[in-house]
Amino acid sequence: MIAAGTEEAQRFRLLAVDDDQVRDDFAAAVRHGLLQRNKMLPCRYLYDARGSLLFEEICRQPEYYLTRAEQEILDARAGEIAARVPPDTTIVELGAGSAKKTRTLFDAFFSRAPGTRAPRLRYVPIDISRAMLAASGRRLVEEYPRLEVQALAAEYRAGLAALGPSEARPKLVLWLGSNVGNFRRADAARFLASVRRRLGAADRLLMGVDLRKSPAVLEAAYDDAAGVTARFNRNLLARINRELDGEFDLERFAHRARWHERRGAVELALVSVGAQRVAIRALGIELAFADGEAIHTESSYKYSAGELARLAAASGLRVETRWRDDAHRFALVLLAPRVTRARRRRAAARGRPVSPPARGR
Ligand code: AVJ
Repeated sequence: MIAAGTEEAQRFRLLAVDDDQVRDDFAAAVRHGLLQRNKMLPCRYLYDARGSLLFEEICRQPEYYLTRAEQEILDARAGEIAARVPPDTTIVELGAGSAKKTRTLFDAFFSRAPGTRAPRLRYVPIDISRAMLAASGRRLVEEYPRLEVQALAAEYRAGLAALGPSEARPKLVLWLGSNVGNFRRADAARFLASVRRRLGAADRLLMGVDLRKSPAVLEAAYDDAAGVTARFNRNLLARINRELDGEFDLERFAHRARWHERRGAVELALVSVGAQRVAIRALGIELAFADGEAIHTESSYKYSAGELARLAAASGLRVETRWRDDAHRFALVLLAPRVTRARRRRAAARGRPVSPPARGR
C-alpha cells in the first residue's frame, strides 16, 4: 500500500468511469441474449472478479499455449520493439489486466540507453477491472522508479476517448493476448480503425494475435483437462444466479469448445443436459431449454497471415513487422498507420507535400 503524498503516489493516478451503466447492461444483455431463438450471452460478462481470476488460471494451463507463446516472442523481441519508438513514448495498453507481459517491455525501455540516465516512461493501462488496475498500478510505480502510471478503469471505447488529441505525444498502443479474437472480423476492423484515428504518423500499435492451427490443438486450449475453462464458462451462469437471482443448476450445463472452420473461430457454449426450465427472478422470466440446446458464450477468432494483412488494411493500418514464436502458434504484429492518398493531398494543401515533389509548372 502506498501512503498518500509519497513520491510513488504522485506517479500513480487511477481514473474510474461510473459502472452503474455496466450493471444495468448486464441485466439487459442477459434478458436480450437468452430470449433469442439462438441463446447467447456476450463474452464481456465472463470477466467479473471471479471470472478474471479464473482467466488468469486458464493462462497457466498446459493446453492454453497462447500466453506462453506471446511471452516467448516478447522475451525475444522487447529490445527491438523498444528501439522502434522514441524515448518519450507513452505506452497505452488496452485490456491491461495485471500487466504481467508489459513488464518485459518496461525492462527493455529502461535498459535502452545503458550508462545514460534512464528516460521517464508514461503508462496508460485501460481495463474494465478497477481492482486489477489499482493493484497492478501500485506495484508498478514501486518497481519502476521512472514509470508514471495513469490508469483508466473503462471499456476500450471510453478509455480511448479519454486519451486526448491524437498528435499530442508519441505513443505505442498495446493490444496483447489475442483479445482481438473476441471480435467478429468486421467488428475487429471497425475497432482497429477507431484506434488508428488516434495514432499519429510515428505512433505504433503492437497487437498479439493467435494463429490458425490444427483443430485438436485449438479445442484442447479451450477445454483443458483440469476443467478450468469449464469453470470459467459456467461462472457466467453463476453470475446470473448471484446478481440476478437466477436459478441455474450449474451441473446441468456442460461446457463445450468447438472449432468452427468456416468462421475460423473456437466457439464456447454451455449445453443443456436434459430438457429443463430455469427462472431468473430479477428479470421476471422463465426459460425453457431443450436437451442439448446451447447458450453461446464466447468466440475466439484465429488468423492466418492473409487474414491479418486484410484486417490491417481494412483498418487503415499496415503490418510493419510480424514476429512469431518458434512453433508458429502466435504472432505479435507491429502496425503502423497507412498514409492514404487523401491524407497526402491534405498535407500537400497545407504546403507540406509528402512525396514526390510536384513537377515545375
Ligand atoms: C482473452 C479473448 C484472448 O479467446 O483465448 C480463453 C479468452 N476464453 N479461454 C481467448 C478465453 C476461454 C481469451 N481471450
